[in-house]
Amino acid sequence: ISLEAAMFQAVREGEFQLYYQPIVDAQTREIQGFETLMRWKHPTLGMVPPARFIPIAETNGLINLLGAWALKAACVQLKQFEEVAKRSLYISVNISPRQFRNDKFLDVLDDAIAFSGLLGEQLVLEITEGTLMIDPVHAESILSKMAERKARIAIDDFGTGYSSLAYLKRFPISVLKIDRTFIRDLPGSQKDGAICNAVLDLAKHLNLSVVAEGVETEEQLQYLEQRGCQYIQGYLTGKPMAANVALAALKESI
Ligand code: G
Ligand code: G
Ligand code: MN
Ligand code: NA
Repeated sequence: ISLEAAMFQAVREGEFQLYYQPIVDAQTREIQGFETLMRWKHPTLGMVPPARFIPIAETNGLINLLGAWALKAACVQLKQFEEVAKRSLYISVNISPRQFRNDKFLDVLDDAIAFSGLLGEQLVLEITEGTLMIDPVHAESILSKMAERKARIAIDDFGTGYSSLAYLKRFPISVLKIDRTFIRDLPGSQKDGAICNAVLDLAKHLNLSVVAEGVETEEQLQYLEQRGCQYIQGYLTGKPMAANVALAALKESI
């Protein structure tokens, strides 16, 4: 049986799960939101990493079904997180190129918001530069409709794709996520330091938020925080975790 066939079975059997990675305030370390990351626990293969199954789902179109499920489930989960935390949080969800271009995408988004009762502004949709560049005219129309719903757009893996900075002017973008390859060798690497500083400066002047991804050490956090990076995501402040583990972390923090 191929991995592809196993995936269709996995959807039927409910083998896909969502994990949640905290996105924290760099100064206070308080959890502000979570990025949703899909996991597949196959009964005999064990954990199949998303790097293996997402590309297959993107090719065969199953990503539309999986992505719709993930978006709705994540919005519903956020409500429970908020009840426990007793404050407002946000949820960040990865949207693949094919999902973003799907005719039904805005319906899926509206359904997730209406069903969960979240405010649009509590939802961040992560897309890559590549997703915007496939068809910028279409992207502009979808992004403006997302903005009408107050959902925010984050550029994932910022700085690693093929794109021009002009899109930051053209599209209603709210968040830049600095790719972890630029964080990994901080604070030692002068080049990575220069890139992070440039992104932070650019974001400040364009009035965008920045999330530094893949922060694994105290030194990296200090470096970024001192240079005005407001949000941190990485193993240092929380690995991707099952919902019940995230709930326990929120309970502990009140
Ligand atoms: O969860 P990591 O831990 O392994 O995820 C690897 C990659 O898989 C991420 O870079 C992300 O792009 C992709 N990924 C994870 N979860 C999702 C999801 O729910 N939707 C989409 N489209 N991609 C995801
Ligand atoms: O591409 P995207 O940014 O959506 O995916 C996030 C990926 O980064 C996931 O695979 C997640 O497990 C991984 N990740 C999150 N925090 C860290 C970290 O601190 N170090 C490393 N190496 N990977 C991380
Ligand atoms: Mn992401
Ligand atoms: Na990223």
